[in-house]
Amino acid sequence: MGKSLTRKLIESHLVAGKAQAGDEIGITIDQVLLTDTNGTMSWLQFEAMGFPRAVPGRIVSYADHNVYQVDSRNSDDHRYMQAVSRKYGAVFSKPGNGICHQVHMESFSVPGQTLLGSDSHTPLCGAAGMLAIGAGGLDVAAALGGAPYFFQMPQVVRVNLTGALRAWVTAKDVILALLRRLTVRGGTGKIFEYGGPGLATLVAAQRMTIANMGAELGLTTSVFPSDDVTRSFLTRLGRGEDWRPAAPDDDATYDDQIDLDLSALTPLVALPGSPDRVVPVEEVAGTAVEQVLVGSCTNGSWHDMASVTDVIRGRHVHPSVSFVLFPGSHKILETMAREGPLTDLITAGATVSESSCGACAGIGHVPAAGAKSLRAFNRNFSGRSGVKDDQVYLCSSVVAAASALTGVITDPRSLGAQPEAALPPRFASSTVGFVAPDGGGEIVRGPNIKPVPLGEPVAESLEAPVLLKLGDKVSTDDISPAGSAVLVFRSNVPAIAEFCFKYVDPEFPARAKAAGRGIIVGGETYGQGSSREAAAHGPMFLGVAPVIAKSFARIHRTNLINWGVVPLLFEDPSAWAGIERDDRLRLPGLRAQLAGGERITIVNTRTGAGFTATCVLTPREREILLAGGILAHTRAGRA
Ligand code: MIC
Ligand code: SF4
Repeated sequence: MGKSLTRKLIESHLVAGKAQAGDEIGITIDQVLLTDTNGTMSWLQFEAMGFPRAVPGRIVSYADHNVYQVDSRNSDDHRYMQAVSRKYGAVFSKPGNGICHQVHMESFSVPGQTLLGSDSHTPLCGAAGMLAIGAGGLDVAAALGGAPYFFQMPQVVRVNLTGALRAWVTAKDVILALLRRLTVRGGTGKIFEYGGPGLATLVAAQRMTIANMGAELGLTTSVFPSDDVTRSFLTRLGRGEDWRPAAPDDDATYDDQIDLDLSALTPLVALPGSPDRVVPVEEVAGTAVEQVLVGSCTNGSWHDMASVTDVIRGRHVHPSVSFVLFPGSHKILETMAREGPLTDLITAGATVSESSCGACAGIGHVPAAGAKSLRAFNRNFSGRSGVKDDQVYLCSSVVAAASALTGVITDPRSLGAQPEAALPPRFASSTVGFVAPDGGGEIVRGPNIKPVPLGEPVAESLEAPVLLKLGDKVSTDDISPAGSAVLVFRSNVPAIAEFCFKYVDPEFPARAKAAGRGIIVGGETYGQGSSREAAAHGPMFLGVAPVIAKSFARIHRTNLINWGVVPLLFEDPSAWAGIERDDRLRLPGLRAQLAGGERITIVNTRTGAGFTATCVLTPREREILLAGGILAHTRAGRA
């Protein structure tokens, strides 16, 4: 029986478990990427775990989110990351050098290898035939120390592409079409492997957009074969020698298949609130927007920048619109300067930012209250742009460019024939943005860098109030917001805990502290979105013991376990309706029940009603959780 490429990638790195869907497996990690948000904490955790050295062959620390260094605390984090990288053998990518995923694909991707990243969009490198997975900081810290990465073997789904994209339809519309069809839950427990006759029509940048934004489907990752398109991409970057083929067997079998006819797609837009609220552009055309942004790790490629330039060259940005582009990497910005787009964009009235996550993480370009913002980005969870009740629409770069000219959401097909966005013969191959490690130097910790706290062992029994009752699709942006005011505290657990649920319920931290212990109740896909650990250690620090939900997003569930917070599932989801905020829930014999099995009995002391929750754990997860998380477990092991 032939093998999928995903199976080949997993089997060639498998060190624990059997690669059958649903089982826990452990794989070795060839490459690690860390960011200046989750990654700073990962390095602190790596140090706290006492590993003598960092093991993976390629480690890169990126200063990519807090690039504007709006506060000396950002610069403290960057200085620490640079020093710790130097000491432990990691390349440091300086602020302005670009967004981790784009830069990693350009400079370090190697088909056939595994990559673990402290960021949920790490799957972008799946566009180059890598197995690239996003994880929480503690898993990344352990991988730095040489530990395998453990996860549940997903189902492997073949996405069979046929046809070719028509004019003005882009890779972004491919992923938006999948989100429309499958929703943000549709990829849970799955890896999408792209193939079929339509594959060869997609250039590397288009594959990157699709692999990257598969994170919004909840996928474990996405995988593209490494073929002539990949070779041409690496060759243009002067890295032809790193190319190698990676493909499934001709008779490969899959757990499922999805058919997607590229020629049937049209331009799409996601409405504010969730990336899966997708409608055809016609339905929102004419909506006035004050801000149009193009960039992020989903739409920051040369291809995006060039196709925007082709639309606005010789024209002018509408007077009521602020139009900002964020090139994904320094190489792209340098190529834009050399090949002409930079001049064309500036002349047309666009603003070109430093290469940074920038506004995507709510840093800078925060919309005015009530203003509508149209973004060729990947996430529009409420509040993420930095203002409560924001109105953020997601679209492709060409929809964004057309709308920047008119001031209203515009169907680009109204512009006539689409110019062909040509690839430059070579991309700038300067490496000045990287600092190579030499093992030396002092590690300086600024005043904002605080020691990493430990979680507490799971209590024998518990009775605590419901601090917050939430509905479906709670994102990590709801739990621990992005934005410059919050992100300065990513290496300071006590300080960042104060921002928990800032836009949802500003009283939450005070209520949690007053209660001492508390419970959060959520609906479906609790903790979707980013891999940020602050969404787990923030509530943990405030005394949240279990979180009870109808379902959890993959990375967040693991983050909770890694910090000793019990993730409980309603066995019967209808029990959710019988709980109100401030109810006191009793969990008698919690620890013994967790240690002995999967079912936990819970009593609501207000109604007297009992219900059952489940917590299905692997033996490894059970040990970690009962000990109070990975750090507490490591420390106990050492003692
Ligand atoms: C995001 O896009 O939400 C982030 C900011 O990149 C996060 C990482 C973080 O919060 O540290 C992610 O996607 O994991
Ligand atoms: Fe940065 Fe946005 Fe990508 Fe997150 S989603 S890594 S904030 S560009």
